[in-house]
Amino acid sequence: MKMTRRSFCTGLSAASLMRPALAQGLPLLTAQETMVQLAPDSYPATPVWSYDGTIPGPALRLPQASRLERRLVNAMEVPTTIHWHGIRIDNAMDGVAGLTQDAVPPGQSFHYAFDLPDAGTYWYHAHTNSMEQVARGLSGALIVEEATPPDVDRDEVLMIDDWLIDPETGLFVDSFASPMARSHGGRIGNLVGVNGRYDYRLSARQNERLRLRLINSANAQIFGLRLEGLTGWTVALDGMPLAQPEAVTGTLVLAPAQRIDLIVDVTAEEGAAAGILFAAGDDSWQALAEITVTARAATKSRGAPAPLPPNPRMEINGVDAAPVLDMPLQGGAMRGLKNTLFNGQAMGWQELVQKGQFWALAGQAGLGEAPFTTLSRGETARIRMKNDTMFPHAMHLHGMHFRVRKEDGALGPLRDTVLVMPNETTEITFLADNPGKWLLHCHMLGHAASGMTNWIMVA
Ligand SMILES: [Cu+2]
Repeated sequence: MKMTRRSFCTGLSAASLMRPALAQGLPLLTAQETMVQLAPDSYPATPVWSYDGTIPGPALRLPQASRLERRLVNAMEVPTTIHWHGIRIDNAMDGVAGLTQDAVPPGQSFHYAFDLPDAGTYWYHAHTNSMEQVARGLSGALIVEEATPPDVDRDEVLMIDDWLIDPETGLFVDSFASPMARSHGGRIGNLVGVNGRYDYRLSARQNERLRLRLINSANAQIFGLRLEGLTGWTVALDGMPLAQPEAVTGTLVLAPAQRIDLIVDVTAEEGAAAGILFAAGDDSWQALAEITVTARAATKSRGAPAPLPPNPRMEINGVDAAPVLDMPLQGGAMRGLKNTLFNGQAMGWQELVQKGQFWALAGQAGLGEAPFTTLSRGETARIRMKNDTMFPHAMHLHGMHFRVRKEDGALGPLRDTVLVMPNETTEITFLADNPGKWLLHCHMLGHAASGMTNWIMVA
């Protein structure tokens, strides 16, 4: 058959469009609309925005010190980007639209490629209009595996989310930008689930040892969690291993974007109740993830686990000598703001409300032209966050992990997100060893979108 010029050209353009992905075998991650049954089967399915058509997106598992490469294909009708939460990453790969890259338009793609220096439990999520895109489902787990994993029988990821769904239609309640939610506690769902299931369950045998990687991917909900029929130890927070495992004795608090790695022994007998409970709004404890105990494993309970191997560069030196920068958390319902900078202009509360701004960090609503501070590479930083609002805030630093410094100078574990309660002052300290422009923002995503986002420069 004679090839016409037209068919030749068409073939060529299609082939060249496909070639980079095929030739390099570059895996794709496709942001797309799809239908998922989030509510119980007797309710309608929900149209969601997802990675690769699943809620949550595919769990990415890679070895420590390897390189993650994914081409984000935007098959949605809105621009998007991906933030790789908790990864000490190259700044250009951090995925913050308007700060580290341009948003990827519909039909376009973006090649994410970066090293994974730390083992642990991380996650990825949209960072363009995230208060809507994450609520609609754009998130997934990113697991970086230790060269020598802990001695457990199974390793399970539990991505905890809440969804605000109209039970009549199955649609997400279209109030993503609701001023009421944004100026108060944020968007809270009416259905809580794990790994896309409201009735998530596992089965296990008595005396089995499980690693449970808990990830809070909800927009604003702070989960109080309890273990039932399990004996557990916290072994890592926000991906970073604790120096010593800590026995779980009471309620675990998991704020938006935080992670807790647990090692648990199933102590319940066959048929007895076991799993994780969450504190529901009415003061009751409800099942978050049930574990069906099917039999007794051959082994007996094993006693406290060994710590996870440390990650590199976990030390922060020279903290006491470092200057303290004050970043008060301000605004919100019942407190308001005055004399706050937004888009370079000082504004009062009424004007800010009209512009959809309800919150500020150190007198600045939203991103300013200038960073909150510029740090020299290798400098030790201290930022003191006094919560002058009526609401808790889950403050997240991109690009570097920090430790909470207590008043007596003691340092807490490395984290990337810390919950600051009303009237509480939390000081964080970190080694500014990652150059670039890094967000410091509240991970209640409606708060972040209405003023509670600032940035720092490491030069
Ligand atoms: Cu907040």
